[in-house]
Amino acid sequence: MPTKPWWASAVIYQIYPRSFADRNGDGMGDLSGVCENLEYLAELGVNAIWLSPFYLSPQADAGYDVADYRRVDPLFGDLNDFDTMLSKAHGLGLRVIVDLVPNHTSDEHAWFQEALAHPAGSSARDRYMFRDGRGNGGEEPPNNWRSIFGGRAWTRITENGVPGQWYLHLFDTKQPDLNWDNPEVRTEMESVLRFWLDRGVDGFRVDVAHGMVKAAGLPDWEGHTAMVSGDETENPAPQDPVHQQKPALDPPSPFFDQDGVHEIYRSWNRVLKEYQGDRMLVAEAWVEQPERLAQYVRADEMQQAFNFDFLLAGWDAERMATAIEKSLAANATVGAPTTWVLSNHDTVRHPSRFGLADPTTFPKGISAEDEQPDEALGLARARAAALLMLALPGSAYMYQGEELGLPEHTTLDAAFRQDPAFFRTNGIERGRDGCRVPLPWRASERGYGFSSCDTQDGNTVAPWLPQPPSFANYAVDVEMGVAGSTLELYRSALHVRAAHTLGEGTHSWAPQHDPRSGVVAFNNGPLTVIANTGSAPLELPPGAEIVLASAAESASNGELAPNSAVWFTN
Ligand code: TEU
Repeated sequence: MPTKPWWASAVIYQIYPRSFADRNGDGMGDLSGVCENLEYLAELGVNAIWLSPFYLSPQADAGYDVADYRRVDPLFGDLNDFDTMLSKAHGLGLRVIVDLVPNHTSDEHAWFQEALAHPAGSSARDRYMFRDGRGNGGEEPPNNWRSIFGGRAWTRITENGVPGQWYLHLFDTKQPDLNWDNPEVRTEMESVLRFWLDRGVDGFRVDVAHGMVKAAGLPDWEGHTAMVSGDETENPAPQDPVHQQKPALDPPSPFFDQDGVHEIYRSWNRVLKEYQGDRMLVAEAWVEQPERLAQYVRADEMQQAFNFDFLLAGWDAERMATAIEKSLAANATVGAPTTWVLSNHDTVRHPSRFGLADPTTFPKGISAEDEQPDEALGLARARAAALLMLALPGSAYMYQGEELGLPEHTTLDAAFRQDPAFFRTNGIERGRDGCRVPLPWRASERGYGFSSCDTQDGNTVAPWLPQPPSFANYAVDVEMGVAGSTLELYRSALHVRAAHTLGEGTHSWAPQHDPRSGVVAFNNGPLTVIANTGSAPLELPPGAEIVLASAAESASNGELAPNSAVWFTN
């Protein structure tokens, strides 16, 4: 029996609702599709699911632009479908986490519409970040901030037929940033928390958790000046301060990781404590320094933060070893469990990243014009990385399809792409659509069984994004019950992990650990884990009893092949 709260060691499976499973045949996943496949997830052995946004939204950023935090978008069903899904999940022993998007709303949210209808200086405007422009006629934006999706972070509105104030949007123009200095904003978001807690959700994944508070006076940021080139009015090359500058932003960003943000989480922590049953918050905060990130998970704030340091390490023993060591150390100082994540709906799927000539690169999307990954090599490495991740103490996050070894769709035609980042950078940033392609369930069906034919006429429309032909090899029904498949590797790993309570275990480097030679090796409980990222086979200790190997032939003759990993006891 676990002695710590469930989330301290949970394996949490991310569902991207529009691409998980489609029950009503409209080509878009839905909550009934989630509900129908909960047994699949329970049998896989995950402990919880996290659902990306399914709230009412114009879908300008695939639902991360929320128009009503208390309603389900008709694309996905209704509140009734949500409640049915939730109670079935709980019945199967699965916890349910929902996404909360507090940094910005949709421009179609009632509040923003009200703000547009009221004059500068009104209380309706004060819920957002409206400012007068610079220059004589206010024709220059209030400061030099750039949107994470490319282009300016400010858009000017038209008032009574003439150009008026500007509003801030760190993301798309259709995602105006809220003003977290406004008490009404704080009260409203706590009420949204309660709305979902009352329905029974077990926690929230907090979107852009490091972004809500901005530096007083909204100062220009020199960090941009260095990176921005070309005409300010055009969409310049993508600016991503978070991923481009490591480990610390210099000068620090005035819109990310401000100290004031922690007060918000202290009050949310108090809200959660009013409820029974270890409810939790997990921060999506792209904060590079593990010590800064650890601040989000102090005892009176959030329970977890995604450990992107591990994700960003790529397939590189030294970087993985450093990320593991630093993350464990940083979290130990605050007493919080460490989390591990390899992929999500914002990143190129890791089997594809690991198949690039430099498997530590971190493209934000891949197109047909770009270098194409070696699919087999990337998959071999991804399977080995899964064995590393699932043996580490703490909590692990999986992204839907990861258990199938699903690759990125790297040749997706521009005509199908929907990610706002793609458009705001004129396609320079390839966009995140390639990792959001609908899952293949049944290889022989149209759309690989993504949509169920339960519509009246038995017809379904094509999935909202086309799937590459290779998805036929990764379908659930192709891998299910097949020894050696990625699905069965994950299932075995999750069961061994549970049997030995590895999530609650202790990490210590094993004698074989030698990252400079490409070897990552550690002990946890009775298991030793070794991953070989090098190019030569590695000798396993005599008497090693193989528990699980990432490739059937990888641990034969007492040797561990390159690009593979094993769990063993001796
Ligand atoms: O992402 C926040 C964020 O910082 C991302 O832009 C990230 O840096 C990038 O996608 C990595 O390639 C969250 C959501 O996960 C993302 O889907 C949303 O678009 C974004 O917030 C805005 O809500």
